[in-house]
Amino acid sequence: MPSQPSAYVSDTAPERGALRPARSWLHSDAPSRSLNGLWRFRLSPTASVAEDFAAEGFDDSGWDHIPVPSHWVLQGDGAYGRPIYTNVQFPFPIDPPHVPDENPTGDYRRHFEVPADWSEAERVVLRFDGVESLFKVWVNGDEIGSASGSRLAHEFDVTSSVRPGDNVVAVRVHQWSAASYVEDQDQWWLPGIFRDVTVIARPVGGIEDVWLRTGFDNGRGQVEAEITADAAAFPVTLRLPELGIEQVWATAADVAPLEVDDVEPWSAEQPRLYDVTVSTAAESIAMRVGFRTVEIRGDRFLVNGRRVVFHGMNRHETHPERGRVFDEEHAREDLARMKRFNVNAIRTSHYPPHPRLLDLADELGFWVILECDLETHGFGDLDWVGNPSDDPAWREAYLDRIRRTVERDKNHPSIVIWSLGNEAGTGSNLAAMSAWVHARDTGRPVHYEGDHAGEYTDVYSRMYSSVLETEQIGTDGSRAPLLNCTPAQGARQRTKPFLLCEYAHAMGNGPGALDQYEALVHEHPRLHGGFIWEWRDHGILTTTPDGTPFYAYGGDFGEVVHDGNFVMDGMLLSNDVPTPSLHEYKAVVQPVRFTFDGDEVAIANLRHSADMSDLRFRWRVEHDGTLVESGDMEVPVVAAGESARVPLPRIAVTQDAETWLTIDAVLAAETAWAHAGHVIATAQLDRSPRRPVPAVRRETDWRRSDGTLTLGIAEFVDGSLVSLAGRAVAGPRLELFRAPTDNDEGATQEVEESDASLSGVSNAELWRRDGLDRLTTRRLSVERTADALRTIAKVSAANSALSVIVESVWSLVGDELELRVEIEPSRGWLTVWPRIGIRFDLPDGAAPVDGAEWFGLGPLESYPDSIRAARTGRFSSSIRDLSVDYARPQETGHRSQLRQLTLTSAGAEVLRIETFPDTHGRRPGFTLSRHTPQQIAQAGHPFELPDSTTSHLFVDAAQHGLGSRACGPDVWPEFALRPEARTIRLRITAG
Ligand code: IPT
Repeated sequence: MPSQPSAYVSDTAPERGALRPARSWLHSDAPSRSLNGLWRFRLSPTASVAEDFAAEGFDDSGWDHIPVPSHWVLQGDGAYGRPIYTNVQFPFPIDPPHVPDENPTGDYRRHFEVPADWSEAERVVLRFDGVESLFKVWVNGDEIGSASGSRLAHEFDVTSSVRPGDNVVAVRVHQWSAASYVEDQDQWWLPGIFRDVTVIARPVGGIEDVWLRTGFDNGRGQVEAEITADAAAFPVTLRLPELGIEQVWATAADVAPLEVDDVEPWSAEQPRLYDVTVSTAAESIAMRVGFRTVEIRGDRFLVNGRRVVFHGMNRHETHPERGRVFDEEHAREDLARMKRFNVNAIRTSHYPPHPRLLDLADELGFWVILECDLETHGFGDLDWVGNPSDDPAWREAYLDRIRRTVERDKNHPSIVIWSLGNEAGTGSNLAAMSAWVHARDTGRPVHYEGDHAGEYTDVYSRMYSSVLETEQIGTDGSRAPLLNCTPAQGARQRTKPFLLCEYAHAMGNGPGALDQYEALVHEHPRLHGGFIWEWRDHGILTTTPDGTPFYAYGGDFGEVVHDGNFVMDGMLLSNDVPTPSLHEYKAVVQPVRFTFDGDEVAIANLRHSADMSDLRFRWRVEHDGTLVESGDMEVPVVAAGESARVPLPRIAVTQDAETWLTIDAVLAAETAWAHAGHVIATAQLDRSPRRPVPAVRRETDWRRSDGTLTLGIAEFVDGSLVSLAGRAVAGPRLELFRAPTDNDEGATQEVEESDASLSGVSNAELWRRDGLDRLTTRRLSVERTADALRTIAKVSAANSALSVIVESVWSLVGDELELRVEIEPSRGWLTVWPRIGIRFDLPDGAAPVDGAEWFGLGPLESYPDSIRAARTGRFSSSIRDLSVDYARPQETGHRSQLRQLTLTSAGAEVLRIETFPDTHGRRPGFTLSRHTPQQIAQAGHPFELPDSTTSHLFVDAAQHGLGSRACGPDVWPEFALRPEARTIRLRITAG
């Protein structure tokens, strides 16, 4: 019998038969069986196939097998369709609440055993922790119910359908449903049963639900228990052995708050948990409680009475092979990595994660904003017309979502704020959700960024506000208008604590300005920090037709509509490799700060509540990057919020090298997330003596030349360099282009460099218009003296009257070869420039240049507005590791403030280059790469880069900043590169 699915899949409240109220995800000793594993599976292209497969005796032997949990589009090598990535767009017609007839529908079946003694259970429950997006369940042919709410748990009572021994469960999952309209998060659409399925025996006299609300005040803890159990289940006993507590409540009426003395509080820094059991004669529930009180006082957000600063990440559940399927080991390592990078907070963007993640957050220590599974962003493109958030037909669906969210996770001390969802416009359904939370949980405030005017939420939240706007929000009494607020609404928002639920869009190379945002937080206490967008790239591991593996993004699976690589905006690459931005973040938010002052250093502890007794301080002195002395530093234990002045060690300064002191604050002992000695914070002090820059030798007897000559290690033919130290080298050639970063390609209105950038037009577009990627050269002159060569060239692009004059002077100074390049732009360049540099090409020959050693900033790439993680030192790297594998190839690898560079081949020195500072004391940076910016700019994925037979060395007088314009503000004016005259001066010697 063919079913009539259309009404069902477009039902805004399709839930039938699921147990209510929702309850906590508890660790109970009641018997249960995991139904994870291989299920029989069949995929149909529409929702209207007959439901006969649900019959008990149906023969599924011809069906495939699929693992549960999984997403079917990530199984079967494309046999079950492919993932779709969209940000805001709906991948189906906007026709709410309807979805197309083309609606991939997965039918699942499996057998399971019910033990004979389960017949004594009060009931048998079937739990689904996550199914995308709408599903219906049958047990032994009986229709049990249906539900939607993909990242939420749903339980069904199957008592009357199960029997001891063999049983059959059948599940039908539709990829699209009315729910898809309210699950329009910026991520891959990944249908299937992607979280655990469990069958549970609920014992007679068991505990249906328990909520231990805790508080902390001055060394005293409170536990207020809410126990949901039949009267006959009592007495209920709460045991907290570590504090000697054994509390027996004879009846429900006896349950009363407990006061406990001498407890240690829970915080993200010191996540002190106490084991607790709550038991009846029939069931025992194991819990871990943390004592903390969350509170808003005026415009301060406080935990245990102290202001919290969120150094947070937006965390999606994403894995290159599993998608949103949870893997505890990987998640734990991911969270430990966050801790190692000084992250202290997580926003579970944009839905509740696997419940177990919150156990890990409690244990490792994070402030968590737990977000409901709700987003209707696509309606924004319709000016929010038809938005479910303000439509009564959706009210029940909204309330159901928030109830399931709060009820499932309410016991976690790490959760300090509930979030209603993301980018769902505004409307009465959101206000109703907020009201429900306020009534249900008086202990945690409500967040929702889309409540711009602050009508129903407790904290003021924004995303991607610029540094200037953020400062205005933080400034007391500021009348500067706030986005989408009347003056009175703005005044109301300023009475609340402020946080950036998203900022610093970490797409590709970037973001810049992390340090500017961080500085504001410490100047304006109303600002409570924020959450980087986002923790990791969502690449999906796949292969090209010839078998080359790569991380796919939108469009790589032939989607009809998609949003390209906008899903690759993490601080971690898809393969877990931290990008330089994460190192920058770690340095910027380091919880210990150093201020050098004469022979002392002030060491400040910026933590929430932990003192510094877990830290040791180490120092070292280096001369030109070579270690000369090191030791431990005696630092008193400094309480949170305090600082101490400590004498510096005696620093041995030498006249002929740079002298740098480095201090590291390191973990004294191993923790759950890092080894002893792990560096938490670093500072450097420059104690180098001033050294004069050698004068430029004046050449006077220039005469015209054919330019074919030898100068020390350099050979020239027709005025062009052909070799250095006997190996082929070409250059220098002016390079003004960089392969645009995702931020360079961004075209937001938010333009800081208003004199050069254009609102709504990307910088990369302007660079291409000006032809920076296709410069041509006209030689104006070649001249020489006895030991020098000078060429002058005019560089410009087709159909452009703009130009740059490049004067290159090669000379022998003693037996060293010096190169001085003067770069002089013509008048009339209007845009910012990506770089002002020169390029040398070193063809592979017998000994390819494959590595570098340098003294300068390192070890990772740095740019003017992302340079805090870089320290002055001596570093080495293979040419491969000098570039970051951004999912879409783009500018990478710039090392700033270079002093000395040695190019190497299989470990042997090839050439040595020394730089000189210009009149402003500025040193050039370098990039060593197997590809030119023009080649990189052509490639959409790493595998599209051509094979290379040449190493390219770039020496840049300057680079443009990074900014955050892929989604946020452009480069701050101070770090924007204006066309200007620059000098690059090098000495080159043979290796
Ligand atoms: C913001 C979204 O909340 C987030 O999910 C992500 O899409 C991010 O943008 C960009 O990567 S919303 C946007 C209008 C700023």
